[in-house]
This record gives sequence, C-alpha cells and structure tokens, in this order.
Amino acid sequence: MHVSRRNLLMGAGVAVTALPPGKTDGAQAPATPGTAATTQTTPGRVTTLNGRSLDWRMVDGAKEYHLIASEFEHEFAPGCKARCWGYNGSTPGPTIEAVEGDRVRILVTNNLPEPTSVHWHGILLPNGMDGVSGLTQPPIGVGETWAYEFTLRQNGTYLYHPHADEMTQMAFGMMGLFIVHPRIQHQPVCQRDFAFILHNYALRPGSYRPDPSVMTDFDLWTFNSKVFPAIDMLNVRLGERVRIRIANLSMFNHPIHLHGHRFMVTGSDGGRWPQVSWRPEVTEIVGVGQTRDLEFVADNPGDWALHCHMSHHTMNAMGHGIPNPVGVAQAALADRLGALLPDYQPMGGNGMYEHAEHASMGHMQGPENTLPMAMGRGPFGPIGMGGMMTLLRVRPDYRDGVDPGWYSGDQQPRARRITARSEADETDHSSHHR
Ligand SMILES: [Cu+2]
Repeated sequence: MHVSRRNLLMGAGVAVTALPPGKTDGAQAPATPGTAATTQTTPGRVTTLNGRSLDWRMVDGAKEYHLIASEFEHEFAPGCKARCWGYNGSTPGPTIEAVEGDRVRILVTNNLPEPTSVHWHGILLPNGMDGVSGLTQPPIGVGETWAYEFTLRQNGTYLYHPHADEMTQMAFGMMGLFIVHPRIQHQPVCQRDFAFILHNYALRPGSYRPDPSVMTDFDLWTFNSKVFPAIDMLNVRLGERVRIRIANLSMFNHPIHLHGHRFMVTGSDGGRWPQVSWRPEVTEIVGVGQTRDLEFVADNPGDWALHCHMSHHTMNAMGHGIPNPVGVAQAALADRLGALLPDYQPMGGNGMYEHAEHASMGHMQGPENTLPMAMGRGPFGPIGMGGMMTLLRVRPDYRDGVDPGWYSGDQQPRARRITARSEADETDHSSHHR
C-alpha cells in the first residue's frame, strides 16, 4: 500500500513544467538545435549502489522526507560487520531525490546517543537551513525531531552529512546523496544513472566499531560502505549512455579509473558544467568533499573494472610497517618452522599474487571479523582486489534485473599464452633471489 501511494505521488511529482521561454540551462547542448524545449522527458531516477532512494509524501505543498539517525549493524562484505551510524538503518543513508524547483521538507529524528545536525552539502539555501550545529542552529538533541525546509534552485549531485561531531559521526558512516534532477533532462539523455560515495573506515582486525581517531591508516575503502566484491556492479546494455555520480566523504582524494571507455566529466557539486568545460578522461580524481558526474556511451562490451587507482585502496585490512618479504628466500625458514607448525606456509617471497590466490579461495583464516586483503575471484582466477572496486558490465543483451554473469567474449580477441615457462626461465628467475 505504501509503495503504491508513493508511486502515485511520484507520478504527481514528475508532472514536468517547461522552463519559461528563453530560460535554458546554459549547459544544455541539444543534439538538434531547437528541440530542447520540447524534449520533456521524465526526470531520471538514480541507482544508488547497494542502496535505495528515500520515500517522500506531499505535505502542505512540500515533498516531505524523513531521515532517522541511529546506530545499527552494517556488513561491509560477508565476514565483516561493524556497529555503524547512519540514516534509516543504512550507511550511506537513503538517497534523497528531488526535482529542481521542488519545495522540500526534511524531518530529521535523532536516535543517536549524542546530538547531531544535517548539512545539505552544495545546496543553495537560506543560512538557517544550512545545518551547522552551533553556527546556524542548536544541535538536534537526542530523541528530538527537527525540520529543514527549502526550495531547490539548482540541479546536480549533492550530499547530506552531519555538521556536529562530524569526525566521529562521519567516521561511523553518516552520509547520503542528495540528487536534484533538472526539470528537463540534460542532453544527451542518460539511460543509466548510478551514484555512490567514497569513504574509509578504520575497523581494526577483530574489532566491531570503526575508530574515529584514525587520520590516514584505514582498513576498509568503500563505495557506499561496501567493499569488492560485495559492491553492486553497474550493468548496462551496449550502446546506452551512462552517468556515474561519485562523491567523496573520505579522508583521501581518490583517482577513480574506468577501463574500456573514455568518459566526459560533465558536472560536480557546483552543478552541471557548460559543455565547453567537459573534458575526456579515463581517471578522475574525486577530491575530499567533492562530487563528480561522469558520462559516456557504453560502446565496448565486456567486464570492465571501475576502481580507485591508489593500489592500497583496492585492498582490505592489511598490516603496514611490516618487513618486506619480496625477494627473501624463505625455504630454509619454512623447513624449520614447518617442524613446529605443520600448516606453516611461507608466502610473499615472489610477490603477493600467491597470497591473493589463497585468500580468494577462502583458504586464509584471518583475525575475527576481518576480510582478506583481497578476495575477488573472476573466471580466470583471483582478481587480487578488495576495497574500492566494482565492475561495469556491458552486454548487448542485458536484461534489467538479470545477472549477466561473467563476460564470455567468445568472438572477441583475448590475450593468450605463447610459451610455457621454460627451464631457462626457472634458472634465471631463482638466480635473482640468491
Ligand atoms: Cu583511493
């Protein structure tokens, strides 16, 4: 019943009003001159990876939303959970979607053990609605419900997050996306619109609560508070235009890299960029406290990695400051330790691939509630990544909601082995170690 009511209201909410004559968004570049004003398509819906959009209902002329801040158990990937804070039982909280021109009222209930507030990052609004506790309002006390209300005068990719004890509250997962759709869809129209937030968690091995005091040395690097391979994949049909909205509320800048395609950077939390400012990239640094909109045509079928290019950010919990095992001959050590510990297995002397292989097979038992450093497994073996990584899966025959599986690519060329490892390689290889 609730769903149908919501759908009804959504239907009412998307009754599109044309911009007044002559008032066009400067960023729009209609494919055919003169067609923009008549191209009144339904404002899009965003797909929040591993998430959802927040329900609303029309009350006194405003779309009314309700965010409830609380603590709950969150799973980063099977085998790793933590006590996190967020909204409506999830981190990130549900995505707020609205349309430019909407009046919105957002009720915030604080079920946390301490005061909070909500700041609407990037939204142009009256000062008193800005949500900075102590500066523009007293904090929202424990158990209280407050209302924020404003009219949306822009469109783009924005955020919401606390501005009260933000170091702690954001370290525990409090954040969400705030997407404002344009009244008339931007051209060219995107058939897919994905969104996620970059974040980091200091969840020490064996612990169940992120440590908010950590500044740089994090254990989990996340898209929407999930790590690979638990992050939703971006499934699209060949030839579709795709938008990926990426926001960063972590403690690092992240160079997000897409394989197999070149995208245009088309917008930020400053709104949609004029087309002359778009630039082609394959890696875009999303700075802390920034958002970026990337758009491209998915014209290359396959399974394409989408990941942060900081190689430690595609890893899960790992030790730092440990002795470097690469190049160390461990055979003698293994013999002696093996006598004491029958299961002892030296690893890392030739690199960390072997480690990833074991981890991806589930053969490595780490500390309690701790994920292996890398655990993704593909059709050809370990993918050797965790953390900030997922896949763009482009298929000619993709059907919505149906898992396309691994790309077979039977008709496509694939890298192939030319020679097997020879005796000469063996000798040469080991000589490097001695
Ligand atoms: Cu990164």
